[in-house]
Amino acid sequence: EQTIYLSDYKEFSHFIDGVELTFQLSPTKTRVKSKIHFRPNPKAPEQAFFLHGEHLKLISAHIDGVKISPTLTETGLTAEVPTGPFIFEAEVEISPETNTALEGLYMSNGMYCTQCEAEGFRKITYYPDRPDVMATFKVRVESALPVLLSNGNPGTSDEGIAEWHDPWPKPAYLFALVAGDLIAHSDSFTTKSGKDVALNIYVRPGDEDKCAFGMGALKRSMTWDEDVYGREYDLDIFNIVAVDDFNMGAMENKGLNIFNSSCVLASPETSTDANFERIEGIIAHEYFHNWTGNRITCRDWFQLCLKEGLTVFRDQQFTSDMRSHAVKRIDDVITLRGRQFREDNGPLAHPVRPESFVEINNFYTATVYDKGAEVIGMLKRLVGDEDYKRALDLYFERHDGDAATIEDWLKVFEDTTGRDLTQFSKWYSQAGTPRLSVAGEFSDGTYILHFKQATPPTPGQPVKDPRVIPIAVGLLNPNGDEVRETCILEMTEAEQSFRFTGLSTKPIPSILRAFSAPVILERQSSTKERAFLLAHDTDPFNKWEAGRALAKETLVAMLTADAPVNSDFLDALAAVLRDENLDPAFQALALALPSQDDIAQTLFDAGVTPDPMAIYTALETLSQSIAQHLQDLLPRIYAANHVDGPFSSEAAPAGKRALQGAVLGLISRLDGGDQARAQYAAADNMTQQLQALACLLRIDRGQTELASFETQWAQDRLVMDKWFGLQSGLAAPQKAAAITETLTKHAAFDWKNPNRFRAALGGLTGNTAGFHAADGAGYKLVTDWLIKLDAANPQTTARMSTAFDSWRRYDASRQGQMIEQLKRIQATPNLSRDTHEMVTRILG
Ligand code: B3K
Ligand code: ZN
Repeated sequence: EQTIYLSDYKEFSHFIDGVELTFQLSPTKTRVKSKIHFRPNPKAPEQAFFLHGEHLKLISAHIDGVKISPTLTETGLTAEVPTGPFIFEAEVEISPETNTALEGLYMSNGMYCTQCEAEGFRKITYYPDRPDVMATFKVRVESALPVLLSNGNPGTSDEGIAEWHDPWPKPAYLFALVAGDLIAHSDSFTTKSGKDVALNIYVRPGDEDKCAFGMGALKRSMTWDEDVYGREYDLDIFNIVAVDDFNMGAMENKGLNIFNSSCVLASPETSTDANFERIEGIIAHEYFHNWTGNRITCRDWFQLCLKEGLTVFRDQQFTSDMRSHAVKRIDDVITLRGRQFREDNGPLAHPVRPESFVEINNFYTATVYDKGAEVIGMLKRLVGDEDYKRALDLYFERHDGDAATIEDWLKVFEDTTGRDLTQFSKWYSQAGTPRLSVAGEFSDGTYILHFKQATPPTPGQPVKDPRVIPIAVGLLNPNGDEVRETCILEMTEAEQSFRFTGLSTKPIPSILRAFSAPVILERQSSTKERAFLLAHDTDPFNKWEAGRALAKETLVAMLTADAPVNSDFLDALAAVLRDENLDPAFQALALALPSQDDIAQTLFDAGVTPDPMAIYTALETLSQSIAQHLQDLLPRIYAANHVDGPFSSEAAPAGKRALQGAVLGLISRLDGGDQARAQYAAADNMTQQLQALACLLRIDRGQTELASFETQWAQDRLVMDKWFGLQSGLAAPQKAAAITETLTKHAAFDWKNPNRFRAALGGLTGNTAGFHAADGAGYKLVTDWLIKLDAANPQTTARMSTAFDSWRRYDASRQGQMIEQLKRIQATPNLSRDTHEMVTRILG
C-alpha cells in the first residue's frame, strides 16, 4: 500500500497537444484505440516515461508508427521515448460488463457509461491520469446503440458512429462516454452574449416524464451563474444523463454530466420536497463545476477542495437565492455538524487540504466539501462582499485554463485586498473543530466579550495554532430590540476580548450569527436567556440555534441527571408555533429535535459515555412531552398549513408541508396514527405519502400501509429505495438489525446497486440506536454486507465503513464488538485498498 504525499508533487514529463480516441463498444470486449500527441515538458524533473493503466489488455502500442513493446506493470506502462515530440498509439481491450466497481467504463441496465474522477480513466486506456495534464479530446464512438455521447460539441455522425470534439483542454478525469437506448428531454438556453445552447436530459424510456424539473433547475443555474459570477456556458450543447448504478450523486464531466438517477429524476408523485431541493442543488453544483473545476481545475488531488469547497459554496448560495437564506443556512449547519464535525472529532479527521492519502476516493469527504465551503464563507465574511467579487473575477481571469492550487486561490484574495492570509491558510492545513468559549462582562455602559479558542489534537496533528475566526455578533437589549447590529469580530489570538461601549443596559449577546465560523461555541447561558433569543433574535440562524441549545440541554439533563423535561423549553416551542409571522419552514426546523448521533457526540464531549438506547428513549420521551404540551395547538396548525391546488415544489408550499409533517409526527403520538392514516390515504404526492408512512413506522404501526406502498411502487426503483430505507432507518432499535436482514432477502434487494444497498444498510447505520444495539447484531450484519460488497464495489464499501468511525465514544462492550468487526473486515483476503485504508484509519 503506497502513500502519496503532497510534498512529492512533480510535473509530468510531457505536455499533450491532442488526444484522439476510438471506442468499439462491446460488453466484454470493448476496443479502445488512442492516439496521443506528446511534447516534452522542459520544466519537468528527470523521470521515466510512464502512463497509468489498470486492468487493461494491451493489444498493441506504437510510437511514431513503429510498434513498441513497453514494460507493463499492475499500475501502468513505461517505455523508451524520443527526446522530441512524438505520437503514442495504443489499442486496448476492456470489459465494461464485468466492471462492478462502477469506475472507468461500465454498464448499467444495458447502457454504457463512465466515471473517471478521480482515477478511473486509467481503467479505460494508458494515459497520464492526473489532473494537471490537460488536453483537447476527439472521440469516435462505434456502437449499434441509438444514443452515443461524449464531451464537447458533436461532430459528424452516421449509422452506428458518432464523433465528438471538445475544444477545451481538460484532464482525463473529466472524460465521459455514454451509449444506450435513451430518450432525450430537450430544451435550449440563450446565453447573455447571445449564444444558443442545446440542452438535453437523457433517460431510460419510461422516465421521460421526470425530466422537466431538472431541466428548469439547469436553466436557473445557467442564469444564476451569469448574473452572480459573470460565468457563461462555453459549448454548443450541454447534456445530462441519468444512470441507475452510480457510486455517488453526480459527475461534472465537460458538457456531459452524468447523474445518479436519484439526483435528477423528479415528479410530485415520486419525489419528496427534500428530493426536489436536493436535485436542484446538485444540478446547479455540477453545472457550476464547468467554471470551478473544469475551466479551472486542480493541480493534484490534494487540491480537491479548490473545486469542491468552492462549488459547494456556490451551490449553497444558489439554493439560498432560489429558496430561503435562513432555512438553507440552518439546513447546511445541521448537515455540517452531523457529518463534518463527526469526522473532525474522530479517527478520520483530516485537513480541508490533506497532505497524504492512500486512495484518493476516500477523501471526497464532508471535510473537503462542506468545511471547504465554510472556509470560503469565512473568507467572504472577512473581506466583504465586494472584495469577494473582485477576488473571484481575478481568479477566473488569472487562472482560466490552469490546474491550480490553494496557494493560487488565496493569492487572488491577497492581491485584491492587500491582506496577509498566512494565518487564514491554517483553515486548510489544520484538521479539527475549534472550541470557542466566551464570557460576557458589563460595567459602566461597556460590554466586553472574552473569547478563548482551542482545537483538540487530531491524528498526526497533536498541536494546533490559533485560527482567524470571524465571529458575527449582535446585541439585543432586554426588550428585544437590537442595540448593536451584526458586526464581524476578527479573532486571531488564542484569547481575545472585544468591547462595545455606550450601552444603557446590560445587553443580551447573539454570538456566531449565521454560524459565521465552523466552530463549537461553548457558552454558559440560562434557559431564560436561550428562550429570550429564540423569541427575539433578529438573526434567524441564532434564533433557531437558541431553540436547538434548549433542546440539547434538556436532553442532556434528562440523560445525565434524571431531570424531567424542561417546561420552559416546551413553552418556548409553543410560542414559536403560535407566531404567525414565522416562516412555516422555520417553525418545522424549530420543532425538529437533535439527532441521536448529535446527542451521543455532545455527551462524549462532556465526558459522559453515551448509551444509545437511553438517548433513543430520552428523545421519545421528549417528543411525547412536546406532543402533549402542544396538544391543543396541533390540529389548528395542521389545518392551517394545508396546501391546496396543484403541487408546486417551491419553497413556500414545501415549507407548509414540512410544518404539517412535523406536526403530524406529534399528533401521531397522541392519536395512535389515525391522522397519519388519513393523510396517507389522501396523499397525492410523495412528500405527504412518505411523511404519513414515516409517522406510522415511528410509532410502530403502518404495516398495512407498508404493504400497499410496496404494491403501488414495485415498478419504481427510486421509490422502492425509499421503501427499503424507511424500514431499516425507522425500525425500533431492538428490531432494526432483524428487519434489515429480512429486507436483504427481499427479491428486490439488488445489493450491487449502490442506491439499493445504501437504502437498506445505510438506513440501519443511520438508525443510531438500532445500529448500536447492545447485542451487536447491527454491527455484525453491516460487516457481513460490507465484506461481500467490497469484492464488487470498493468505493461504496469504503464510504459506508465510516459507520464505525464513532467507536471510541461508546462503552467497553460496544467498543470491543466494533473493533472485532473492523478487524474482521481488515483481515478479509483481497480486501480493496479503499476499504483497507478506511478501516485501518478508523482503528487508529
Ligand atoms: N466531482 C464528483 C465527485 C467524484 C467522486 C469520485 N470518487 C462530483 C461532485 O463533487 O460534483
Ligand atoms: Zn463537486
